[in-house]
Amino acid sequence: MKALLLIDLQIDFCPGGALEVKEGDQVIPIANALMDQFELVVATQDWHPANHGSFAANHPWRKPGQVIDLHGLQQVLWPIHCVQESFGAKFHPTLNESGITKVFVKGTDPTIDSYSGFFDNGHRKATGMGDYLKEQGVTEVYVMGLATDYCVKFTALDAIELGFETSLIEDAARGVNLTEGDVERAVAEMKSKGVKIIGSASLLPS
Ligand code: VGL
Ligand code: ZN
Repeated sequence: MKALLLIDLQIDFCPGGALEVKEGDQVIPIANALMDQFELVVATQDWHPANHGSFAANHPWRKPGQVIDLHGLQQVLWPIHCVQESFGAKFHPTLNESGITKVFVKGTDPTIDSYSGFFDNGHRKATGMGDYLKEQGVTEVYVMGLATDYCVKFTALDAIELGFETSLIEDAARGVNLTEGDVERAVAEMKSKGVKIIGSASLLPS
């Protein structure tokens, strides 16, 4: 069985949001159109406590974009984003939430970030999404959303490691590009590790 994984389609990652991804909102209509083509649609939601260690504001003198050591892991610092229960943490208002079967939150532990929808960045704790997909009989996952060079990439790479046949729906993802070329490099890395790179048109009725 195939599942569609919608990664972090939240207000804060769309234009005008706290950690805006260029054209991030442009993938929402694609998500809505693709839902009908899948038996199972699962979404992730970045869901941080206000004291999260990935927020530059929680480290004296630090600015977004800088990299620090956070409890033994390299951590890019971000603007305050996707704080639990805040406006920016909500799914984009035009996303058809009724088409989503289950939501997995991540980034809830203040001491560690979680880019992947499956595990935290130290691979210490699972979100439950991997076991859930396997229980549902899923063997193939199609990944899309925000951001290509962070949460989408790490979700796709973990999916491969967990044994799912994994595709990136490239036109349905947008990246941060903190450094020019980050998105291209992320797509190349996914491809080199076995992720199929496809377009949404190949999944939609013609
Ligand atoms: C993300 C940076 C920080 C993402 C989440 O969804 O790609 N990026 N938190
Ligand atoms: Zn985050």
